[in-house]
Amino acid sequence: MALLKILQYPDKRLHTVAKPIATVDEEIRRLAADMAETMYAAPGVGLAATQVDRHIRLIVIDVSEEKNRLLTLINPVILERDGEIVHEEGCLSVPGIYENVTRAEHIKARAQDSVGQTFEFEAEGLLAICVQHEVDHLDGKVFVEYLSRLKQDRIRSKLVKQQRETM
Ligand code: K1U
Ligand code: ZN
Repeated sequence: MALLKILQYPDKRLHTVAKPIATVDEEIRRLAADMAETMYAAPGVGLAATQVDRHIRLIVIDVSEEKNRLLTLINPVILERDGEIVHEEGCLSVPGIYENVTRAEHIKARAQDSVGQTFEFEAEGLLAICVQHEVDHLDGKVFVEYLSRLKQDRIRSKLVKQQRETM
């Protein structure tokens, strides 16, 4: 397995719309395993392929305390959204920034698993938030885009400065 480099905002590649995965094969399973290792090491509770510069519809999530409930979602689609929840979000591509975002409290979604089997599931709370955050990544959207233009500009300047200093 390998640790992958995570793209950092405002990298333009984070705005790429990911393509569907036609066949779930060994290459996809290897990428999913590398993404999981990268997510656990960060540490984070989710990671989208977009964030590691692979523009295919693959996400990994583990919101469990024990870090033993890995979800690999291939071609995830959110079918239903209900209610509203405000939660402070972070993002491994926007290090050090935490802001409140309003999302659906409850979702119903469909995806394929790591052997290509289609399944449906319902989620609420942090799992629902995380699925929405990661599916946004696949659609080229970063959570800061829910914030005001002023906040987005401040975050952009701060991260550009940080990245210049660490070069
Ligand atoms: O997509 C990402 O960048 C991962 C992101 C997912 C996420 C977190 C919170 C709300 C919505 C989506 C993160 O994992 S940020 C890091 C984080 O939340 C965390 C880190 C260590 C322990 C627990 C949480
Ligand atoms: Zn993110």
